[in-house]
Amino acid sequence: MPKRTLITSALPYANGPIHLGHLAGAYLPADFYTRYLRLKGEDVLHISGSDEHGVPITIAAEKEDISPQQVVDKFHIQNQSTFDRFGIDFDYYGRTSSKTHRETSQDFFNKLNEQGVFKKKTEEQLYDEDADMFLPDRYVKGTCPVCGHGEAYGDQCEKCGSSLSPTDLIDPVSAITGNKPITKKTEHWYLPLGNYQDWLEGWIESRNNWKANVTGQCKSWLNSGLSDRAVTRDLTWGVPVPLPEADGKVLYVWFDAPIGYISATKEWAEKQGDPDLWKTYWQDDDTRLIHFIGKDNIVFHCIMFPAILKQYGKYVLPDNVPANEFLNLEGRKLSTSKGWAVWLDDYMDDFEPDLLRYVLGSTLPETKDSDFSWKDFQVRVNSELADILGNFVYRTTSFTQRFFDGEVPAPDDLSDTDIAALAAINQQKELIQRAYDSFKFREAIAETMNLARTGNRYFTETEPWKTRKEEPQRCKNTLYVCTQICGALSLLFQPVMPKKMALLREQLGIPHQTPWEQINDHLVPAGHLVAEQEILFHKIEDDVVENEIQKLNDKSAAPTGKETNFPPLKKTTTFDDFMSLDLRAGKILKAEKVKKSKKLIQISVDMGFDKRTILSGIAEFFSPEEIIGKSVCVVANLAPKKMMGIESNGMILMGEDSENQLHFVETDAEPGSPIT
Ligand code: B3M
Ligand code: ZN
Repeated sequence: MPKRTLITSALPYANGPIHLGHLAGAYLPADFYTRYLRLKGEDVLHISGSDEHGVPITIAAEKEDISPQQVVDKFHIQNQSTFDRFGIDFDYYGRTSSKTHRETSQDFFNKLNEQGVFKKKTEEQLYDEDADMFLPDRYVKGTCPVCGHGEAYGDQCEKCGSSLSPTDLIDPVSAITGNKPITKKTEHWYLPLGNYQDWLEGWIESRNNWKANVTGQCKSWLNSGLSDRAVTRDLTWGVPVPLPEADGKVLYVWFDAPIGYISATKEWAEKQGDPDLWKTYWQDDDTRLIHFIGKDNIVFHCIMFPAILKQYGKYVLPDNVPANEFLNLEGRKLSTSKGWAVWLDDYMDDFEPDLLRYVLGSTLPETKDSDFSWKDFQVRVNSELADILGNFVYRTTSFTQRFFDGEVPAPDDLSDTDIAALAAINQQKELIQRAYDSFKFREAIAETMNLARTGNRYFTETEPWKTRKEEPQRCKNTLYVCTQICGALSLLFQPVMPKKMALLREQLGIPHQTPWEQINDHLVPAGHLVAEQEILFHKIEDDVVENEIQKLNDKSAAPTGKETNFPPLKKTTTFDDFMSLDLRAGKILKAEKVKKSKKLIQISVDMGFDKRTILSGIAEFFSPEEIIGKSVCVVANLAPKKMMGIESNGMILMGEDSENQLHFVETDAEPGSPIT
């Protein structure tokens, strides 16, 4: 067993408030795991903080017309307090604008630079002449070369998840002025990730307890071959590149952000009065390093950061990266810019944290995207928390109050049924433990609730309201057993609902620091006084959730800088330019998924005058079978383009609705007919 565990949760950008998507991706699972290990008495440290660099921050500043510093100051404080209110148990919440962080990340850069690791390259990059600046990352928007999404960013397409360079974008425009950028030469430092390809392949292969979604994504990166990654940018906001010749350049945010985990640990150690203590967590092989992140951060945590740590030397590497998939909201993709999000502060204005911790915990996107809906929230609170757990605790404690003056009765001559119910405590504990140990938090929660179900069933079966008069000892046995189950639940549910379970322990008189190991069938001794009961969980009425749904709809309908959810109109084009496009009717003859690609379907189209192959990034929306036979519109004179080793000759027109769903533009015209 490792001596200690270092848990990190992704550093959220300090450019906006925390929403449910953030929670479901990283913070909630990290917190469950941290609290579980603490309960087991293990040495565990949970580190996070604000990511205060990068283009997301400067763009937010420009939008609000304030300085980047003002943006990060505001959201660092706000987010830290939101997490605190919600009960996320960080040991330290740092920020990447700190001095320690600047020094630590510059040290990483210097060390790698001295080791001769970086390649210096002069390349053409996009430049906005009016704004007089280069356009890295999110400063450029354009069409995704992989899926054709019209609003891809220079670093990533949020639609298909591809990681991009600004120069990959089709028809790029500056996010600042809307201008078409020019290209201009600039010099940057590149990390040649290809040098680590073999080592990474072996290392990832050796991680046999990683989640399939994480290993799968790593392998697909490795299969497509790792290329040089620039670790510097032409920007004024960020950690300055510590070299005299690099004036006006800063470290790429994804170079410095993960190092933020280290700098935050240093600051934590400083606060403990033991400045070297951070080394025990980062440089001692007895540490298990676990990164909790969302799936869009996998490549940085499983490929880039490990390569940097390995190259630097001395550092432990992540033992596991249990990344989650995405959380949707009411069946739609969560979108902060479209107002389709539930902000955690707003939630907490209306409800207690533990309800959401339970509901979201029960539906975490652990293996695939999952959905949060207000209706489901209501159903789970009412029919699980209130009707099962709350009801069981209430029945047990109120019966003890009423008929035993609050004193836990002494058991005697237990029946097989009593013994079986008591045994369920240890059985469930084993299952729950196994689930936590393998990062299956949904399962851990479901198995914990199953113990409350067992308790309820047992209470009903043994009918204490009847045995009270006829066979008083049997009634006492029932209440004794039920109290033990309540006691066990107050600890087993502790990682998920810390506030509620503290209340329950107070009611049952169980010391708060009782460790996991002591969860057994005799936590509450006979003779112990059970305090006056409080209702642990109140039901949520229909009008309350309808109101939440209404709020969500109102917010997302509210203008968000745009009139609608549709992209703004492109610049006016000339009639001649339009006429230079040759659009034709075509009929889909064959379709099959492109191997190793999540998005692409290889389509064979009958064009009347020829048959051709077209690759289309629609595999997430349609199955190959369902599109065969469709009569579609094709851009027939598009220059050929090779993707995944296959040449595509043309493009099939699609309509994209405001919910990002694709629709074919169909036509009755026979294959080959010009579309004018
Ligand atoms: N700030 C991206 C994000 O918030 C980034 C994570 C950094 S983790 C070192 O999704
Ligand atoms: Zn895309």
